[in-house]
This record gives sequence, C-alpha cells and structure tokens, in this order.
Amino acid sequence: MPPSSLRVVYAFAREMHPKTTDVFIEYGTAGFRTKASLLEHVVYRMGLLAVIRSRVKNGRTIGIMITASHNLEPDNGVKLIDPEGEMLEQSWEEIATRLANVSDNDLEATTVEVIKQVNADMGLKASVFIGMDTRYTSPRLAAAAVHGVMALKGTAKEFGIVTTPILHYCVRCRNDNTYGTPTEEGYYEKIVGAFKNIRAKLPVHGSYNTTLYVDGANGVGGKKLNIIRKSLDGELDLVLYNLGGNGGKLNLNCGADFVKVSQTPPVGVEHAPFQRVASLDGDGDRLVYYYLDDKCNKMHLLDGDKIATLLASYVTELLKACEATDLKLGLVQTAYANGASTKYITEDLKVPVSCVKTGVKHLHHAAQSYDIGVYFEANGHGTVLYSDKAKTTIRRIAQEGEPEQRKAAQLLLNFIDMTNETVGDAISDLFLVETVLCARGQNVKEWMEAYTDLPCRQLKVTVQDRNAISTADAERRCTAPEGLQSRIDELVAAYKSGRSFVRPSGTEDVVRVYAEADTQENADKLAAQVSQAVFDLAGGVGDRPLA
Ligand code: G16
Repeated sequence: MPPSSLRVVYAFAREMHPKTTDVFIEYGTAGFRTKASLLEHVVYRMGLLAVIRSRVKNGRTIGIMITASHNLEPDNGVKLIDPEGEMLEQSWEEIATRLANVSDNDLEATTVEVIKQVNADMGLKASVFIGMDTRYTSPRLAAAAVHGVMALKGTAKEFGIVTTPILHYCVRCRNDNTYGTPTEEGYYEKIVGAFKNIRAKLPVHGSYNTTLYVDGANGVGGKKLNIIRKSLDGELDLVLYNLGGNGGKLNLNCGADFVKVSQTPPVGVEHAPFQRVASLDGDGDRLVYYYLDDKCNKMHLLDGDKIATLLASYVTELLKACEATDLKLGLVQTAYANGASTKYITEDLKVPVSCVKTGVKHLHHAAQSYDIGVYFEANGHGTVLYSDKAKTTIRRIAQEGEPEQRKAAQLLLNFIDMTNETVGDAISDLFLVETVLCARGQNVKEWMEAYTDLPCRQLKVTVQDRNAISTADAERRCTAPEGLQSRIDELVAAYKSGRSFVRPSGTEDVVRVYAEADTQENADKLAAQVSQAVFDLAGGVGDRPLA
C-alpha cells in the first residue's frame, strides 16, 4: 500500500475520532488508561498500530482489549495483545505512546514514519481481534478500534463483551491451533473440560466443600461464570453476587482490587462464617479469596501470594510424584509480595523466587526463564507457565511412566489444560485453586494456615506529577525526589519487621505506598507516615495524609 493511500487515516481521525485534548497520555502498566472521554482518538490509533504490528508479525493476529480493568466506571482503557497472547512487546510501547499523542494533522505522516521504522510490509494481510468489558463507554471505543483497523485495510473480528484473558486466549489459539479453538466456547470447553476431567479423578473429601461464593465486581467475569455455572454438573456449586444488576456499579466497593486494598469484604455478598469467597476484578484477570471469622467480624484475605504458593506447592508435589526431577520450578513476585510469603517460598517450599517490577508483562517474562514458572502479583494477577520441555517430559511420563508416576503426570496434564498460560486469568485461576483444595481435602482456613502474612497497608497519594517519583531495584527503592528514600529508611527503621516502598501507578494518577510491619497498627502507622513523606517531598496536592 503506497503511503499516498494513507489519507484515509487522517480522514477517519478528522471526521470520526478527532483528538480533542492536549493531555499527554502514556502506555502504562497495562496499556493506556484514563477517563473514557479522553480515549477515543487513542483507541482509533491503536487500531492502526495493531494492523502494523500484525503485518510485522507476518499477518499473525493481534488483540485489542477495551477495558480499564480494576478502575471505576468513568475510566476506560486499551490493552494490546501480541501473537502468543502475551502483552505487547515493550519496545513498541514508545511507538504506541508517540502515535497516541501526535496531532490529527501529523497522524498520517507519523503513521508512515512508524511503518518505515518497523519495516512493515503493508502488502500483507493483517488480522485484529477486538474485545471489550461491560463499561457503557466500551462499545464506542471498540468501534473506534475497528475504524483504525479498516483505515489500514486490516481485518477486524469483534468478540463483543469478553474477559481480558478470554481475548488473550483467542489471540493465542488463532495463531497456534494446538493451543485450542479461538472462540469463547472453545475457551470454556478447554478450561472447564479440564476441570471436569480432573474432578473425575479427585473425589471430594476431607473438609473441602463444593460451594464457592463469588463476588463478580459487577463486571464481565461474573457474567461469564454465570454461563459456566450451568455446565458444572454439581462439581462446583457457584453462588454468584455482584453480577451487574440491581444498580451495582463496576468495581465500586466490590471486586478483587477493593477487597485487597481496603482489606474489607465487598458490598452485595451475603456472608456466613468461614464461607469461601472468591472476588474477581472488573475484566476478570485478577482473583483473590477471603473468608470471615466465626462472628463475621474479621476478614482473612488469601491474595495472589497465597494463590501462588498454593499452586506452586501442588505442582511441586505432582512433579515429585512423577519423578520429573530435572524440571525446575520457580516463582516470580513483585515488591508488593508479603515478606512472609517470600520467606515461606524460600525456607519451606525451597523454591527459587525472583522479584520484578509491577506489571504482568514483567512477571510473565521472568517466569519464562523456568521450566515451570509460577507468577503472581499480590493483587491476584498471575498464572503458571509451562515450557515446551516441561510439557514434553510430563506427556512422556503420562504414557511411559510407572503407574503412580503416570497418575501424577495425567493430573498435571489436566492442570496444564486448565491454565490460561497467556495471562493472569481469574476464571482459570479459580478452577486451579478449587482443584488443589479439593485434592488436599482442605477448607479455606486450612489453606490460610500454610503461613501467616505480615500485617500490611496500601495507600494512595495524589501529587502534582507522579512521574517525579523514580524507582530502582524492582521498585523497592526510590531514587527521586531527593531525600525521599532516606526518609523512608528512617521511618522503616523504627518498626519491627518494617518494610515500605513507594512507586508511581501506571494505571491511576496516584503514587502508591506500601508498608508492612509486625502489627496492623504499626503497618497502618508506617504507611501513613510514608504517605506524609511522599506528600511533603513529591509535591502532594489536596488533603494532607493523616500520619
Ligand atoms: C494492571 C496490571 C497489573 C498491575 C495493576 C496495577 O492490572 O496488569 O500488573 O499490578 O494494573 O498497576 P499500577 O500499580 O501500576 O497501577 P489491571 O488488572 O488493572 O489491568
């Protein structure tokens, strides 16, 4: 396609999706995310970029997901998905940012420039899958993405309302048909089919109970579980809340992020003591569990760290049982991981663990360095990756091993099929957790007892420019503004088991503060004091934090 025909790129922009704001927007932790009203031109341009990316990848399918995940209803966002179903390659984030911010008048020239820079053959076919979450602004934004794809003569396929992980899965399957069928139904068949297979081998026993209560965050994940629920044949009895009806607002006082950050149960769920509750986020890519004590006074949270350790320990057990000793399993966390979990992984599970920057894209890549890589952010975003070597070895044992080895290897193969390896997936993770609890005959309290979390607290501080904060050492140390890290060090030193760090969010206009200490009171105090330091030294705006 000669550059002259790119006039249509400008025409669509000017007539349908003009850039109406000068606010600079950056490809952040998980794509672009801001007020929905500021995004239409950005999403249109991501349609253009997805076509270019597809051509650079020889016509393989690229995904565009319209979602702001855990953010509240007025926000929206766009995440790009690469051919293997993983997040967009990081070197393209700068290109995405450039394309999103140029004026309409410069868009055509910049598009030509990008095509040259990445050496895209515009004569090739291009395929883009588009999905969206349940926000009322999503259909309009999805239409803008389709226009972007049309402007560069790519082929768009719309999936309508799907979870983010379902779209990642479909992109992967479209490019690699050994992974599965690239449809929502294909996803259910694979994940739920594997769950049922494994349940046929693992009878319910001990204190495990098949009733699971779920908080759907008033988003797409709950809706999809409602479809799945009907096909579970009593293997798991899902009781679903916060499905988006009755005036419930997306992620408002409910959902995985709310439960994790506020350490409070969501509204809209009827509670009983020790009931096992799973909480999903708005686009179904995060999962946490919790239960309330005997008087329903205190909440006990089982977050991404607890899920990671549960899955890693079970996979390790199965690997031992099938004597696949040459397969190395490792775990990846971020600075948010509770210190007690890291200690448990190292000292009790004796599994190697690494710490990387926040963002699934960083964890995913680090996990690929192991034969089996388990990665989870404490916020409940994560999955398990199995290398080709791991899959081949396990398949071989399932066929040729001794009877006990074969049994363990077959369970592992079902476990692999139940895993969405493309990205963290609340639905897939939920079935994995339920499988391990069932296999062990454990209730939620027994799961909790594996180790005791250090009390922690997360806060947000609003500052003039959150990018005034720079970090190093996987975000565990702050290198700017000057004096902030030494202030944090002084504050932390006053607390037993104290630890704290600060970092600019890549999905909200805030600085995040994390603190942990020996008691909840101390963790709360330390978090408040560090927030105060951020406010004072990094240009806080609005109300001062209460230290
Ligand atoms: C996204 C990312 C996660 C990250 C979270 C918060 O999640 O995929 O990896 O932990 O944002 O990021 P930040 O602290 O930079 O705001 P989601 O579920 O919102 O897409």
